[in-house]
Amino acid sequence: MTPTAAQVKAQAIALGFHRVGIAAIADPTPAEQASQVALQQWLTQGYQADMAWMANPKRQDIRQVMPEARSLIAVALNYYTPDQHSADPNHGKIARYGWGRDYHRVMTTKLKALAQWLNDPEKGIQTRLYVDTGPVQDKFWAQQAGLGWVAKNGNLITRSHGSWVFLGELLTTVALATDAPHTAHCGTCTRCLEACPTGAIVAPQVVDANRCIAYHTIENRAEQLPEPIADKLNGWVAGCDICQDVCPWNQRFAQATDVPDFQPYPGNVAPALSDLATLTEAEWHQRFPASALRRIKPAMWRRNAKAAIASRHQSTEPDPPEPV
Ligand code: B12
Ligand code: SF4
Ligand code: SF4
Repeated sequence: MTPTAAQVKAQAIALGFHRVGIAAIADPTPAEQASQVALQQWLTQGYQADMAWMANPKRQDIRQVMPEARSLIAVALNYYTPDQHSADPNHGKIARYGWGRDYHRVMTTKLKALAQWLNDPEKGIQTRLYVDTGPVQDKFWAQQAGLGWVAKNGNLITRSHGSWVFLGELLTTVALATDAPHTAHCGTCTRCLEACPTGAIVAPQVVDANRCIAYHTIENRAEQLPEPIADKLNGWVAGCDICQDVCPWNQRFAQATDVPDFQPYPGNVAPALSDLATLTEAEWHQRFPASALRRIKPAMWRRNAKAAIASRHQSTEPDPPEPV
């Protein structure tokens, strides 16, 4: 017998995923069409900055990713730990997504196990898995599969764990019973838009990477950070959690993860800025094994830390006295 949706979900939960839902891959719905338009507008505005891979046409049509797919199984894995960023200006801030083991590896291992359980060549059952590893709109599909909603801060929020979840999906040839898309629950709140220090959330749900600290600290390979970003780092050297930290859903519903792999590596919660500003290749290998932070090369760490140190002095130094 081909597995039912309930069996697939039970297996995903047994493998340790915290949320699972299913969306149909059929003729494009009005929601999918609106999302294609939203992505195209985002690209037209240049909000992808140097992330040219975001323009891959497959990203706008999931059927081109796997033409035989009939369903998309969306999963979410909670990565929140109760550790807190340091307020000491000598310490840098690393975003929570990067504290522990690389989420691509952790999620891929679990998704492979789910795929192996579901695959059945005799019945012609095939799968393809993604964890931000291909041209698939993770957040849009997670919302279609009922996991949560794409919130004004540009992250998918779940009712159970807030937005501290990684997303992934398994595309399959099996036509499974689907879940209803999740409704949005930001209401009239605008806390994240107001809290973003660089004005990167240019409209609800729309993040301009050119203005985002997360983009510049992780993706921007230039020798220097643009001045308007460098001046506003406030200690962030790898990603940025400000628009999630201020979110009432995260403040109320964050739960400590049960995934041991997401426990922070030593030194990742409160790294000394002076250490990062002189980080060598050897130290980089030692500090960030199997880490998503390896995307940030040693020279980028040094650049980010130096900029954080410079902006710290700028913002904490008192004004010079008035001439008498
Ligand atoms: C590009 C990218 C970035 C860019 C751009 C961020 C962004 N919000 O677009 C940068 C480098 C800045 C970034 C930063 C971060 N990222 Co990132 N990123 C991605 C990536 C690869 C694609 C996102 C994307 O498609 N953006 C383009 C816009 C147009 O698409 P969208 O935001 O999904 O919006 C869709 C819908 O909401 C809808 N839509 C949007 N606007 C509108 C408007 C209207 C009117 C309508 C009808 C529809 C609509 O259509 C859109 C297209 O499908 C995904 C992985 C993936 N493959 O999906 C991870 C992903 C979004 N990132 C992730 C994370 C963890 C982060 C950070 C939190 C890391 C950090 N702490 O520093 C930050 C958060 C910054 C933020 N506020 O969004 C996680 C988010 C998990 C979650 N719970 O949502 C993802 C899903 C990776 C994963 N698999 O777990 N990221
Ligand atoms: S991650 Fe930071 S810089 Fe980027 S949108 Fe959120 S608050 Fe703004
Ligand atoms: S801070 Fe408010 S507006 Fe922003 S994502 Fe959270 S609930 Fe939505």
